[in-house]
Amino acid sequence: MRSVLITGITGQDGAYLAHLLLGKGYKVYGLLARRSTCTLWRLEYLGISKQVELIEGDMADLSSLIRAIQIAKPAEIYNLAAQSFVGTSWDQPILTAHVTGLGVLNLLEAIRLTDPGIRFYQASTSEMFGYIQEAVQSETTPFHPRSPYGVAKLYGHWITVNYRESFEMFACSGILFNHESPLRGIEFVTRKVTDAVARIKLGKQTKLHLGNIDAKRDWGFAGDYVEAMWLMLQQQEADDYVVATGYTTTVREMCRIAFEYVGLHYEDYVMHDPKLYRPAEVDILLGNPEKANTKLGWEARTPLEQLIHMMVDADLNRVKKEGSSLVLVGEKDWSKSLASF
Ligand code: NDP
Ligand code: GDR
Repeated sequence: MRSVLITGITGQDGAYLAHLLLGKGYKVYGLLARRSTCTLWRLEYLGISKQVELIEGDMADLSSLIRAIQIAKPAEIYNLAAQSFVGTSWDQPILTAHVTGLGVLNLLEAIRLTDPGIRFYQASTSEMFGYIQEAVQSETTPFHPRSPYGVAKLYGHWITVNYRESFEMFACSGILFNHESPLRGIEFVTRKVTDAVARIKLGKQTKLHLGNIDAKRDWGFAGDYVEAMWLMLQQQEADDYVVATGYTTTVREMCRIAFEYVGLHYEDYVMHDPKLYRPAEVDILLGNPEKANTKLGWEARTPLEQLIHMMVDADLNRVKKEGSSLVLVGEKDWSKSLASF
């Protein structure tokens, strides 16, 4: 049985990828960072928490990564671990650089020192494009990141390319555009909106405070995107790929879709809050997935409306079960920290 190691297995993508790979017959190991509260709710939601093997370790700690590889003996490693929230990267820029940037180097070194034949996937991001220089972004579009997160990810991206070129390692970078799901962290805008829609509909919240609702994003479904990660590691040669839908939508329009689904008008509830603006914004992202389409045979299958409806339905179910508490079952209480992004 082939083994894989997934860092960030407790995150949105980690849970979907673990589910996909278990279905393909892999033995799945996940790196588990020590936290004061349980972070397994996504794996439990997908019913796979008992099927994955968790190994304690941290992206900032090289020896724990070497140990994880020695235990898992993986054929493939998917590096999904990161401080992944753009807003927090201005509050914790150095931690973001350590985990999201240097953490990639730690893992590549761990592979080089143990088994350089392991195939490696790096979770790169459209945030590396940042200040947009081409209307539609592809693998050849120049990078100009606009946040400490984007800068840290760019380091992770180039060090992955460099290890491929220096040591002939099979190392791929997936430049993924935004992807969402009912398992999305509540600090991200789509989930913040669908959670609020559910609460407002059920009489548990009255308003929704948002920042820049004119920002545009190319949003897809996380369940579709993890398939592209796996496909990249099954190719003859390691390469980098943009993974996107090829459509872009404003946050405002995303709100309209979510509120209308439950018979409400977003204009009646959404409040504009300048405190939620970022020090530097990525105004628009729109990816060209042609290379992934032709070389991997991959395409985004879930239209945005269907995705948003899926998320609102999941949040309605969750909020109904919650009683009067604001805390999502098994989840961090983000209600206290949302205002500070
Ligand atoms: P999440 O924020 O949901 O998950 C991040 C994961 O990283 C969590 O499992 C978290 O663990 C783990 N982690 C954080 N810090 C450390 C650390 N120091 N050591 C070990 N593990 C750590 O992110 P997503 O699932 O949405 O994204 C997966 C990856 O893809 C990330 O690298 C992200 O930056 C990147 N990406 C995401 C996109 C998206 O739209 N979702 C688009 C492009 C790239 P814990 O649960 O314990 O906090
Ligand atoms: P992003 O996602 O920064 O693109 O990073 P996020 O959902 O946080 O923001 C998207 C856009 O919405 C605007 N916005 C708000 N965002 C949040 N979170 N909360 C608000 O209240 C709000 N109001 C407006 C933002 O300004 C932004 O323009 C995500 C993460 O998953 C990264 O890890 C990943 O690399 C990129 O997607 C691709």
